[in-house]
Amino acid sequence: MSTRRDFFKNAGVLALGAAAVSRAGAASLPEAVSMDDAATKAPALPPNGRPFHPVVTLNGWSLPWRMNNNVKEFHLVAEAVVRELAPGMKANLWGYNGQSPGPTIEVVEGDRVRIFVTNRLPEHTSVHWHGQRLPNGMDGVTGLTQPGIAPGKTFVYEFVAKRPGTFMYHPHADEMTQMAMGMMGFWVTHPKDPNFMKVDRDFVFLLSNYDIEPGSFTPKVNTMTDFNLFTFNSRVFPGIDPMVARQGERVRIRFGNLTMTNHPIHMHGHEFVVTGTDGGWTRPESRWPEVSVDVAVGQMRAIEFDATDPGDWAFHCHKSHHTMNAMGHDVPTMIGVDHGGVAQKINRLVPDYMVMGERGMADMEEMEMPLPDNTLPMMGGKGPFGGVGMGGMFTVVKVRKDQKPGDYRDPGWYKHPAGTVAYEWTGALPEPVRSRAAGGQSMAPARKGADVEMTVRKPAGHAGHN
Ligand SMILES: [Cu+2]
Repeated sequence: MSTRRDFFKNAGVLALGAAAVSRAGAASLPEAVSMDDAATKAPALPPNGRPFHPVVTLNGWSLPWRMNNNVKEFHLVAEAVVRELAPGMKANLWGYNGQSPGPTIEVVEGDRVRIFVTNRLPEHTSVHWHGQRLPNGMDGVTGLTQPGIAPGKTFVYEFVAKRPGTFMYHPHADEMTQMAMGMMGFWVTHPKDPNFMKVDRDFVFLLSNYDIEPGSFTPKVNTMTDFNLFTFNSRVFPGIDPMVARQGERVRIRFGNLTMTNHPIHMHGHEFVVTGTDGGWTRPESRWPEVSVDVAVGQMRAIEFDATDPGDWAFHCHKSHHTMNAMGHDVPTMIGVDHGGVAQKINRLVPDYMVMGERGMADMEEMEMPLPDNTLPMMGGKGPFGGVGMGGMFTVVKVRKDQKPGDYRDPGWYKHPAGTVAYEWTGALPEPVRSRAAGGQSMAPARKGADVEMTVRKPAGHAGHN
């Protein structure tokens, strides 16, 4: 059995630093610690209680606790927060302890856990501990298993963390509003044996979506399908930190979906297996290799892979509208339309009017376009080769040979070995040989006579993309 010292050896680990602001509550309550920024915090080793390998919350942090007679006590504060979605855009959300999502709660199988929940919202709330085995009265469903926690009140939840695995917490009170406003958090129950399913890095985040009109700060809470910001932990690319690993390490990434639609999460350059859901670890004989896994609404997935191949590997939702930020929506399709003359005429009436998308939307990556205050271009992020045409649910897994164990700092862009980057062909370009028969190998059309030229008109604009 490995010693406790081994376990703490890879300590690229920081205690909660200056960013953690103490807000001492009443003497009998555990301190309600609050976080004031959206940077990814390096994992903090448990100062007491059973040992475990901490997770890394993408653009987030884990909640400190205190031990009280062998009970692990946490204090969550439901409150209005300001969350930076990416540099250049902040949102008025609701969350916990200063951020949306709230802090990750990490406990160990068998721990007795007591969570104080203080409500500083203008309406009642509750906390449902999604996926947990617990006494029914601790399940957090307003009206069904408890009265709502009124504004200003504090409730206590207490149960034993029975099953190790991947969980989340969220209100079961006015869910449509409270989840649309960002109220959610991750929960990990580590196995009692720290070597069970041990990995070198363990990243966690939640998927959420918002409908925030360009220029405004507060999500529209009645939106059912037409969201314009798709986030990992209430962040959008290029505001989502990379997930960094050392070549050869075993990496786990866990995510849960609290949006209003499913998300096929896709990873480049490596195949992975789903080793867990919110229902528990999957049996080894049930696993098969994938490079995308769909996560339905209310589901969680834990994927694992060996980080064998160095590079900057894209990691994103495969729905193309979910890797796009607010300004890309409700723009009519203009491919092939020469509307220069029209633009001139409109410019006399609307000086800022600009033509979008004549040659596709890639121009938008680099466009110096006047945006309303507090919104993001539809895609952005500068990579080593130019604009990265992405937004929303997109980040990068950075695998490096020389990344130190336990070091989560961004190593910068990958330096490709000579001769391993796609390059421009500069030789002759002969005319490609094309079949003239529509349908290629299929039979020629029976119709005789002149070819008919087709004009295809695409519908202008779109709504309700999911
Ligand atoms: Cu998606």
